[in-house]
Amino acid sequence: TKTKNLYVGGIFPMVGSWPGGQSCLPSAIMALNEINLNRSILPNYRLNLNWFNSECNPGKGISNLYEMLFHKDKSQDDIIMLLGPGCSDVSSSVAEVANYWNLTVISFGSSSPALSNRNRFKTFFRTHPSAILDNPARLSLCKQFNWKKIVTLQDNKEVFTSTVDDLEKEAKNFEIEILDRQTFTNDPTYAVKNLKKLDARIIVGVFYEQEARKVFCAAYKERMLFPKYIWMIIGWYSENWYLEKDDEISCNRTEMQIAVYGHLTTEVQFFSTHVNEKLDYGLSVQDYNGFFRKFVSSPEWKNYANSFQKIDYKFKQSSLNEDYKSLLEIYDKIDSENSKEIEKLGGYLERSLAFDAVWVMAYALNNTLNHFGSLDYFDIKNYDVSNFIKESMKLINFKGISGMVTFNDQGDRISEVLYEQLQNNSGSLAYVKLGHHFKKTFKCCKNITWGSNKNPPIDGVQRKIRV
Ligand code: ABU
Repeated sequence: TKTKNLYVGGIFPMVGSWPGGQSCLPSAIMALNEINLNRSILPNYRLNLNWFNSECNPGKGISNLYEMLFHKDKSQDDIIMLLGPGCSDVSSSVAEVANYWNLTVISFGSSSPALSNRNRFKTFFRTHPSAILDNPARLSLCKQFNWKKIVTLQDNKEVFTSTVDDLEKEAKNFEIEILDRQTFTNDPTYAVKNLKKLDARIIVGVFYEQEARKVFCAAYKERMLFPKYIWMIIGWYSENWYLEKDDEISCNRTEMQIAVYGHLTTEVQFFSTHVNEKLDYGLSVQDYNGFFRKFVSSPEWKNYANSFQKIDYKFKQSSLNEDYKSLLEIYDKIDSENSKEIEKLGGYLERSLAFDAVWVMAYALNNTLNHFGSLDYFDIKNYDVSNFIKESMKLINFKGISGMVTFNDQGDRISEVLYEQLQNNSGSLAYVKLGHHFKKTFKCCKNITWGSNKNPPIDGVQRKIRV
């Protein structure tokens, strides 16, 4: 057994706009367990995760960081690295502060292009590829179907603004015109109406899943439906996201199904495609998936989930608050390792990124240990050690379950982008893979459908000029 303790901080969004912690936390804990049992990495040192729930809220994320830095248990050493925060806008706030503490942050769920700014985020790395990879993929698809005029609809958050800024730049290289950029905060009704007035037909939408339900409900009301209208949105929402009970929309299930039918998505590849290959830490993707299902359905995990209330200070405040109750209900519904409920956990797709992020930390710390000979009594003011950890991140190179894990100068990864379409499969809707985009390679879309039409729709009314 390993006798010495190393503490890493963790910030996970367990609820909120992207509740990715629901899957990413158990996945990270699985990786920690593996590492703590493995004597060839960090020999003698046990990694302990001191985690908090950010609720996907930047203010709460900063408060989490302060809690870790200043309110630690007196017997603990300082946190040596930070895992998370997941949600992009929380990462922006936390990583900007962490920078002043020279604390290396490795996030599993942050897609914002803004996070590649090395002047702002000197100590930030992520296993989640940046959303800029989606943009050439979206534009290649437009080119394929001769759509030269597109519009964008985005939630007014930095993660989405920076994505659309990049799309606008990239569109010039594809000779595609962005006719209009509509933004909204909370309610997209007027933004959707404006797009209708413009007669926009090809709409790239970037927003979280809760807002996506509002957007498609508004699109239903405006009859902005497939195949006349093409919606191209983010592909990492949870299973059946459009059917989730949501008091903020006034569309029923049938209306939502009509609204979302036919839309296209892009998403980065979250898993290595070689599912049976043993990876650098000895597991295959298939092994990992089996272990994940076993772990989240185990009594061990449920007992742990029951202790969340002691962990998070908001949860501590009331005897059983609503967020905490709904979180426990989510885990309680998982009654066996074959349960379909597992796929509904927030961050189910991104779980691989959390697992690999913990291995990244372990490899970087192991390299630092080899250099200094000891990591005992780590003190956050010891910049020699924290600088070495940061430098070690640049050497990371291993085959993980999410593919090759290595970072470029901006702390980012490069990955393939997948295309999918929500098709009608004998009466029920299901996402169907259409192809992929990687660097300059575009392979798509033999099995795309245009519904009642034979050909792709046009990108707008081609008005005749009268003379
Ligand atoms: N795939 C989850 C990304 C979440 C975020 O960037 O905020």
